Amino acid sequence: MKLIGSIASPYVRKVRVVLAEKKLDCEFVTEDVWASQTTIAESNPLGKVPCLIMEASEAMYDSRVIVEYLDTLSPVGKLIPAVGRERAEVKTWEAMADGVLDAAILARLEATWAGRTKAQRSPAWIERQLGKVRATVKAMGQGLGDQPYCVGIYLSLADIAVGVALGYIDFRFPEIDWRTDNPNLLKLYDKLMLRASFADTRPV
Ligand code: GSF
Repeated sequence: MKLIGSIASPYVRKVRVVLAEKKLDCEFVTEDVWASQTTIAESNPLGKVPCLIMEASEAMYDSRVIVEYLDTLSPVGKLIPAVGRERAEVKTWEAMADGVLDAAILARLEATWAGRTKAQRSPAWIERQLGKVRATVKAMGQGLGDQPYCVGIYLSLADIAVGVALGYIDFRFPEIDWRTDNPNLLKLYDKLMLRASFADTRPV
């Protein structure tokens, strides 16, 4: 298997953390999807990473599909419950965390994408997206409460997705202080960052 992605992409990081937690071997091929000479569309018509290339060269995307597939490849460290309410809970946490990323990235592109002029950038749009980021982080803190992990008492994809989302906020929006009002999220985050899977995939 080959994973196409970039070190800065949080969706790619989610996949890389899952690969490490599942102890799965996978070649990592870096690709700058914003560069004019990118060939990502040959693998993913959406022109996005992560994209997983499997043995017979079929491509798989997006990150949610990839992590779900990876979790089936090995019984080591099951990250997504097979059925039922707990499964839906884990997937809802992932949807919240990915939604934070989607909103944060929309805000960042609105502010920085080179294809837009200064006059075309909308501060109201940026604020709308950052409002979603703040509201969802607050909901995550409330949802976590005083539990050791987001769902149940073991690490799951829910924690990985949340750790990646908070890490992305720190990376691209260091001015957003999510720590002060969410000491429980901070405790979870600090615990996750001690894991090799997170420590080895820090965005730069
Ligand atoms: C999002 C992938 C994505 O937007 C997933 O895999 O979960 N829902 C998808 N990837 C970005 C890189 S990043 O911002 O992490 C990407 O490839 N963007 C290129 C583009 O043209 O939008």
